[in-house]
Amino acid sequence: MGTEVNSEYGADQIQILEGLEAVRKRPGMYIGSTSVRGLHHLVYEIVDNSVDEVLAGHCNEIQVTIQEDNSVKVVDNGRGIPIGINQKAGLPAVEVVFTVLHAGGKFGGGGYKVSGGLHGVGASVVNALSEWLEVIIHQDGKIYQQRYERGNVIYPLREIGITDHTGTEVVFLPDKEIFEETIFDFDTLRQRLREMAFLTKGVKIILTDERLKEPKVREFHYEGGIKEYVSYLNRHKDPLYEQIIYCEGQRDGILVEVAMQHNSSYQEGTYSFVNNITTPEGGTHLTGFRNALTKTFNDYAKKNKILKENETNLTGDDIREGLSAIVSIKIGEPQFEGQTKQKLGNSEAKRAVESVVAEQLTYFLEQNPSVARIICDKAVLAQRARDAARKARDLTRRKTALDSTTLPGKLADCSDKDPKNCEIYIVEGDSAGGSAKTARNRATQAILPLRGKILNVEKSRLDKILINNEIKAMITAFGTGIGEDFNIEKLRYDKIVIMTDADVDGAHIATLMLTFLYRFMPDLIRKGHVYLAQPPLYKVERNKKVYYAYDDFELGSILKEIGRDGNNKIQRYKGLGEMDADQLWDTTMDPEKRILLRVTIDEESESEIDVVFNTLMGDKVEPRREFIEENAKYVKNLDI
Ligand code: TSJ
Repeated sequence: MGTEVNSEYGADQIQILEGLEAVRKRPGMYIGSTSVRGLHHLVYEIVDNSVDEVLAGHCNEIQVTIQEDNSVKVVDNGRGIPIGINQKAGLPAVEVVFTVLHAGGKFGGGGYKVSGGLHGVGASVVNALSEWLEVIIHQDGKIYQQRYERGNVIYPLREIGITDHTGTEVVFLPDKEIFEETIFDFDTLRQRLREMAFLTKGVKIILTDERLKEPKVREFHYEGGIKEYVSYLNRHKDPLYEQIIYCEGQRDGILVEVAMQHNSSYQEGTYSFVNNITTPEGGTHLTGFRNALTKTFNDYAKKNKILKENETNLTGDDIREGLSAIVSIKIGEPQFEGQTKQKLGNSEAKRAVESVVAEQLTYFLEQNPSVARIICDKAVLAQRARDAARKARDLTRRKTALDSTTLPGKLADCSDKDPKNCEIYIVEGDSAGGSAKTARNRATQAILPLRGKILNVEKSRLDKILINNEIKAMITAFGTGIGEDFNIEKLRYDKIVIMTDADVDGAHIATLMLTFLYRFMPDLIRKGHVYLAQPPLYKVERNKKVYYAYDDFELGSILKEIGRDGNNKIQRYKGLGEMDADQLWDTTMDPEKRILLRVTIDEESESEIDVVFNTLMGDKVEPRREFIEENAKYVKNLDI
């Protein structure tokens, strides 16, 4: 039938096209990708349905279990998916849910839904992409069950027993024919389920991994909801006051919830959500929050003579310095815009957040004058630092105007002027920098040596950051400017390669650089321009032949292959400085042979990245040690 001409394109075929076959043919259209990310979306899709039942007020516990065979079981204590015959389809409602595309949302009527939101596509998509799926429903004293394989009904809904409670259980095994990877990652699920629990106050979510000899269990239950989320964001920071400022209300059918608290750092960490889904690009809800914050604080500061009538207003940036905040709204028909459809467009959301926050924040500040004072004082300091920073920047700009080629003195630039062909190596230490300058391809590879550790931008205000020589050198070399001046079109190199020693200090320096890039030029990372070089750890020589090993495992396999006897000379590189130019070129810089790791940002978990950088770079030693120990599997081969 696939070759029929248009006139034969009848109702039956349309039916088929709209069926689950379409999902199996183009899975990416429905779940974004068939990589591990898509795989995990299957779980979120199912859990979202239980969260809807929580929001409807009929459920308070959700259990998620990764079973031994990598199938996932989701159990809730809600009302159970309806089993009555759906008139239109002539089938039990639950069967419609699992076998008809986009059937979600047709039942229940009214209320806000998490499922069917941004990447919400319905349980039928999960069913279509599963080798098998079983649903068990406890309802009206009876237990019902149905099984599907690759979306096809194996037997009709049947009664299998009696029960004293209600709820839904869904178990599914992702299809190996569809997914590149079918092993679930506990930490990925843990992170998202914790976020869900923060955003849905009162619900208890229990995650269990049964693949281990000793099952691993994590429970997430936050009676304070997003207030506890903000405490969590600030858990390794120094809050400036004890209270979490909290606003909650409803306007035009939009539920608005905001929680915030300032800490002593200089970075803002505001995360926004629509129907429990993160909106990394923000949108109208975030704009509404920012407007309300700026207006309310300026009004308060003027009224209480913290700012004189003739003084310039505090900017939003001043007020949000060191702020951790969560903005969460629930809206019936979210409209997403922008290239990636991640930015909320509904104008009524802006009005709703603005009015709820302005009203309740004004009240809070009047009730808590000491907190209000602390925030205003910090904002005034930020305003002064910003003025100083602007002067420093104007100065550098003027310098550039006088002398247009003020590239940093230490930079050995490349001769090719087309950025697409060019790369810059940021190299730790002057001596390694020297080798790199000798080794490089002068046409396309530029070298910028940096001395020692660069400034930790987590601990400094912008004015101090902008006068730091190593940072200034990077900014001028890249050509893009930073912060609000940032312009990626002006980037002078397609690849920015961070090359540090393969030891603890090297890892620390790389992290300091990544922190700087993430805070001030995040688009360089988002657009894939930032890389980590991978210098080898060992050199093995045997009968004049040379082999390089990038880790202990590789050293083992090389020795196994060439023989483990006295004829091998093994050298362990303690740093880049121990390699001569030829070796550096062969192992780390030759585009034909080298290994580069591209640095990426997972937008779905940006609030976690913030915590990671803060833990690694902040003042507190204990959380840093804990973090490194917890993540030892990732840093193991750096820490030798
Ligand atoms: F995704 C899913 F459909 F597979 C699924 C749905 C999976 C899991 C684990 C749970 C659920 C689910 C659905 N839990 N609770 C519900 N509730 C309803 O579907 C429901 C029950 C009663 C009424 C009603 O109006 O009486 C309405 C709805 C939507």
